Amino acid sequence: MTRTITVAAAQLGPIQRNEERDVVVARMVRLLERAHRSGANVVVFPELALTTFFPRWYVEDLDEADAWYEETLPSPATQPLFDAIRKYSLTCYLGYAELAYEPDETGIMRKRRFNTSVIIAPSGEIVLKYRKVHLPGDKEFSKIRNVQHLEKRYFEVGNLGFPVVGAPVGEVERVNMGMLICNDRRWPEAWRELGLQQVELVMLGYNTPAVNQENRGFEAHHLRNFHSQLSIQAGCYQNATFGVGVAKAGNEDGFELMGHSIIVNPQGEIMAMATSWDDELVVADCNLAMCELGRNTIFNFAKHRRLEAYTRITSQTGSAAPAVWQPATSTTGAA
Ligand code: CDT
Repeated sequence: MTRTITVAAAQLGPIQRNEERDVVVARMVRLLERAHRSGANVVVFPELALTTFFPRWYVEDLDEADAWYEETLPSPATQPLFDAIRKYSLTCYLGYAELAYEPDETGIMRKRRFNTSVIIAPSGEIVLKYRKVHLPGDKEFSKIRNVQHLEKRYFEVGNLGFPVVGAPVGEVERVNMGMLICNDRRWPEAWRELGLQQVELVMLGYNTPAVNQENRGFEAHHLRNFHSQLSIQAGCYQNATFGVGVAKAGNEDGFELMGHSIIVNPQGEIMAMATSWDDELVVADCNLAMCELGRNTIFNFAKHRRLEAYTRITSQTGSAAPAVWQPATSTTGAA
């Protein structure tokens, strides 16, 4: 029996700071309708899909920022999304800012904030939750940046690891699905965590500034998109999985986010790509049987991985300079 699913990348255009949730949700519902008409089984939305990319705005007191977060899913504002997901029998990836009341590492119950994504089943049930691990940017206001990037202020590091779940999608009995969020796509360790669970479809949303905002050196504009696609294509190839990278794109209150949402196959090839900086749907048929070639040959992990050679990966965070080699006899000044 064929294991082909139809996957839609539901890119969103900009969301301005003052845009209300119901306006954004209505735009997303229209994309879900279009996905249904295109025969899609899976729809992937961007990171923080319900709001502007608010970590560019500094707030002194985080309690003043609660309006950016969701305490429950569905909420009255997001209910229309869940209704459409049920109506069209879709599996959906949704990125949002999560406000949770739960114990911290010391067991103390408190208000906690995460950059989160969920997989929603066609029934409207939440199948799997992921909280972003690689938070870029700063915790405090940075004087050297042109634009703030305060994810480390707004969110805690995700505490759910990199989970993968097998769930029915369309006519296919079981699809192994995992999630990443934006900056995670640049980290091979994150992809490998998913690959080690035989992931077949990695869904990830992003909000990536179209230009470097750090003032630490020159970065050509075209490289922003190149690095994003390079990371996703390499992640898919090296872990024998399909991947969907979905942007929130365009000009948010004067700040440009890049587009170029893509669907990638396990050979690392781009199957479909968005070309606008607006709400746009791109669709591709993904034959999951394609994941088997890589998994059983060059990336047969059980046969070829060498844990004994990888000890630095989990014991060391920053890089360290190696020992310096010296020639046995100095030739300097030789006659
Ligand atoms: N949202 C997010 O994670 N954005 C970062 C910006 C980093 S600047 C290269 C990203 O990795 O796209």
